[in-house]
Amino acid sequence: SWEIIVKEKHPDMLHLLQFPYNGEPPKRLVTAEPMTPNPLHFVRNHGGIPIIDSQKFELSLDGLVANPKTFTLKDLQDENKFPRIEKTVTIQCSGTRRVEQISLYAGEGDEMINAPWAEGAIGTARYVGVSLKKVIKACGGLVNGGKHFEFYGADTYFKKNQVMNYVVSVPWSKVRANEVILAWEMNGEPLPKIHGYPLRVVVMGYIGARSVKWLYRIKAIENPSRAPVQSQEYLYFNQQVGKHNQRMTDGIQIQEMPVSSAIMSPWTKQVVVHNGVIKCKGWAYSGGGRWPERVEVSTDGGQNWYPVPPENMSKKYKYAWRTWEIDIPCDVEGWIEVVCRCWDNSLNTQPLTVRSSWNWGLHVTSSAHRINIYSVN
Ligand code: MTE
Ligand code: MO
Repeated sequence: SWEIIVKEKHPDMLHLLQFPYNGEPPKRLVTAEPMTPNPLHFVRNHGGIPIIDSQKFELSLDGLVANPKTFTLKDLQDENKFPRIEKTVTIQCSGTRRVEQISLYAGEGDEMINAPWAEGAIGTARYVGVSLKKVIKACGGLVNGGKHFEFYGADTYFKKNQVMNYVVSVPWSKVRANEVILAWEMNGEPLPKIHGYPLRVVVMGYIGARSVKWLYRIKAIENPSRAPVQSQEYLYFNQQVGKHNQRMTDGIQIQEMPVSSAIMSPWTKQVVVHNGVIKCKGWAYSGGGRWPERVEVSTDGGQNWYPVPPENMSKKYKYAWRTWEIDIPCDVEGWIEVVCRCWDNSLNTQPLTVRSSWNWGLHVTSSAHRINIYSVN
């Protein structure tokens, strides 16, 4: 699979883990463009990269639907059967910016096996596919209390000495809202192998974990999936729950990411030589179909905030991030703390410190992003 990585990913990708492969773009390239080029899109894998022959490929749909069926890629792409949809969607891993939680404290447990993501475990692309809702309709709709959909990925991974497929589920409400697409195209190209070729799920507004790659089966079920990725991973524990007393029921299932943002330029510990104006760039994103409405940057640790001019924010899409850029006046010579935060269209904003929302799963680092730079004016 290393050949696939070399062929499909940018040579400057940071390889956080070689197997299963996890990689993110270097800081200077994360927000180089508002639409992430495929070779720079982060990769999160739990297992290997399955090689699937698209000619022989079949997606099966079974469980609590009236008429279980299988579909070839051609069936799904037939516009007489299913209207083609195209959407700009941000996929964000719930572990984005995990390094900031690790720097406070991380144990030797499972958390460390997960990738130590910085700000690059997020990417935005234009996906083409069909709405899962239409495919369910083609199967005669749901029956007998079907309320959730289990997605099966063809990759396998080990957990507690067992080999299993990657399996998660999403509720019908998400499907009914046409927020779940089965996609075969990413930024005008067939899905790269490493991103799920030939077919993946894209769940708009949910964490990346629900967007199953190498999809081969969808099962309509009554309750959320009991598969380990759904029931044991991606849980948000409260601060009183430690490594040794955690119960799965103490966790909130992480679905929609809260509003967050990050400064991608300059970066921490950088010496910034300027003429009274510091240029900052970054991204902002909010889950659940909310979008970044305003980004603010502070050069005094979060006492005073400069709003990013709206014309310096990339185009607004319901399910995508916005990249931004701002020139901030600064006459300080020496170390300063630069902070950014975002307000989404529901006026949610970010916690001010990492510590205030630290959790054992090291998930959802959504606090205001802080960097220290040496300003030379
Ligand atoms: N799908 C399969 N089959 N196997 C996986 O390991 N990882 C999930 C999701 N879909 C995963 C998967 C996680 S945790 C994330 S964040 C996204 O894929 C990342 O998508 P990307 O690798 O295309 O960026
Ligand atoms: Mo993830």
